[in-house]
Amino acid sequence: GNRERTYIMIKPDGVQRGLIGKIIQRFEDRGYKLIALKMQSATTEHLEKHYADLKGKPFFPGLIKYMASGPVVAMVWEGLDAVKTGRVMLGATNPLQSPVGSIRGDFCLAVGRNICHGSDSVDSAEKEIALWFPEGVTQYTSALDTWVFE
Ligand code: YYY
Ligand code: MG
Repeated sequence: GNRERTYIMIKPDGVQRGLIGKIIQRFEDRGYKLIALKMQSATTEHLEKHYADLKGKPFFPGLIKYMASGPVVAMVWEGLDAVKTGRVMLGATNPLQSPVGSIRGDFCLAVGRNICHGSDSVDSAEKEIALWFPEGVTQYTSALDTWVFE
């Protein structure tokens, strides 16, 4: 595996449903390192940039409205294969197709209320991290590093 960074976001429904702690816990438990974290109510313009690839889809206006309906928790997690493994931990886009044991497979039902976001490639992770954390991310050595990484 490669040491990567991924952008993970708890959506407004995840925040409202009290799932922030549980979602963070899963990434900590797996061995990923949290290097940036903030809670923010995103503007429509900002969300349209985040989801620029989906502009034109029938669900796009509803998606932006939902994402702007309350604060989100923006995070950057670092570790081996963080992008791909982050997606596995999230589950499929449609919660009904998400395996039990994944975040979406355990905590939600509807595609338009799927509680979390995760970057789909290293390239989009870099773009999303730059968009949500223009101020940059933290840099520190985790005390667990030598026990999590070879
Ligand atoms: O990356 P991921 O979140 O799993 O799916 P995307 O295809 O990037 O779509 C982003 C977001 O849009 C998805 O999490 C829910 C919403 N959405 C929807 O409401 N209806 C669809 N048919 C597809 C996606
Ligand atoms: Mg996506």
